[in-house]
Amino acid sequence: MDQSNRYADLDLQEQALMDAGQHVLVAYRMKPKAGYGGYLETAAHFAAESSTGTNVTVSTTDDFTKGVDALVYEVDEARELMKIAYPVDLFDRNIIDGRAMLASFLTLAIGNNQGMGDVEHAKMHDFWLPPAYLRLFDGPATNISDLWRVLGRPVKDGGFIVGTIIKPKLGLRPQPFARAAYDFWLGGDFIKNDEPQGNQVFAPLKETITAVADAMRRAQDDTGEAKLFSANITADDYREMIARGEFILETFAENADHVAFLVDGYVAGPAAITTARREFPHQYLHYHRAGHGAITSPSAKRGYTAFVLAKMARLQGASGIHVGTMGYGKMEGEADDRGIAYMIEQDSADGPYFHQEWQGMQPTTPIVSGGMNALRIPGFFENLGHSNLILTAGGGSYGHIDGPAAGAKSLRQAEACWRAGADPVEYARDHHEFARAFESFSNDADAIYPDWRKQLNVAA
Ligand code: CAP
Ligand code: MG
Repeated sequence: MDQSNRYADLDLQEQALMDAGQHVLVAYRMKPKAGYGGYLETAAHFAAESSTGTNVTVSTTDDFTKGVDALVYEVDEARELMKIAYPVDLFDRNIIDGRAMLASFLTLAIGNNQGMGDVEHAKMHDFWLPPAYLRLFDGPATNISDLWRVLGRPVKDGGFIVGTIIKPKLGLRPQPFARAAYDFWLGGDFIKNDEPQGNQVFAPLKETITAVADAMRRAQDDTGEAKLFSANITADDYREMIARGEFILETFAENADHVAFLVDGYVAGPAAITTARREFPHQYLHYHRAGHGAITSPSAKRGYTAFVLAKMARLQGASGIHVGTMGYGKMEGEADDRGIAYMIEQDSADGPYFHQEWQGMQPTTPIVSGGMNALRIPGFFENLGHSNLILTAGGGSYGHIDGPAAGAKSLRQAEACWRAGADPVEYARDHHEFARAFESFSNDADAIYPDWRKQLNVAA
């Protein structure tokens, strides 16, 4: 059934829709399934199933219903591009405080429309929120400035936070875990749980957290520097998340403000992020996106992109979210993924299809992670253009031949090298831990700095 006469209006102008502020605009790359309708017909059916319609006309539809139809307002079949305007009134609001919820945006804009029989695939590449709807989202309660404050740094441009992830990913019992934390903190600033670490039977959370809190006290005493820990509180049951968070804060006690909470936001979903955001608004909310590759990978034709994920995370209130390594680490990504970082940290930014004004909503920190080590840092920051962020390098710290503290120092030296505009191999001559990173990660060194052995006088 061709519903384009109801669910499409190609005379609508995007700027006029933005000026009116009554619609959420969404850009999808969509391909109709062969043998079904034309491009506009399929797009209109997509809009119907994403708002007020279904695959047949129903007798209960009235004029008011038609007033909140989602409307296709732009199509470009050659680019497999369609843009849909969703009336803001379609989206669900909390009964407790009238605020918006991401679950409703997802269930409409990336809901049943992902499995329609006449659509080969459709993937969201960008979305735009009007001011009246944007301000109904929680947004971040804390941001990197709160971490810089704890570290005793300026709250603006407080600089590079050197971080790691306790490795191995799983298998350490409480004392070896805490020892790994203490050893890194002798050189680094920030440690996170790896995304699956929680309350495994071989590392009960209450024992591990108690030991880590003690390790933090000792590392702070021994270095004279403040240290940070991002503790995983992800769980299916929000009550479990709250119980974990409360225990962790109680155990870190005088260092409770040194604690961020890690939530695996993709696998646990929007409710888990909002639980942490609203139950613990004083704690930095660290959004780990494990699993996102299932739909965000460029090889995936459905779902939404990593850019969309990061933008949604800021709306929900993530203080920081992993943004990948923009082609410089081990995970999928490319240099222009820098746009993801700009969209979540700036107040006015361009996405692939829409410019977004954030109206003062707190920024979300880009968190860089995934196969990073000192050698990869100069190129990464040259691409991004700044280092006011958190980098977590697990292998890049615990894989350093002189241990994690040296790994941390090598990361800090590599960022300083970039900031100084120095040649990394030249800079390594006078910076021991950085030089030893070349030996620690010699495959990377060979690939990135082919003459390093001769220049640093290191035998093969
Ligand atoms: C990195 C990491 C991160 C991934 C997440 C891991 O460890 O801890 O979870 O980087 O990817 O488990 O692989 P290494 P992303 O530093 O040892 O590589 O940040 O892209 O979501
Ligand atoms: Mg990890």
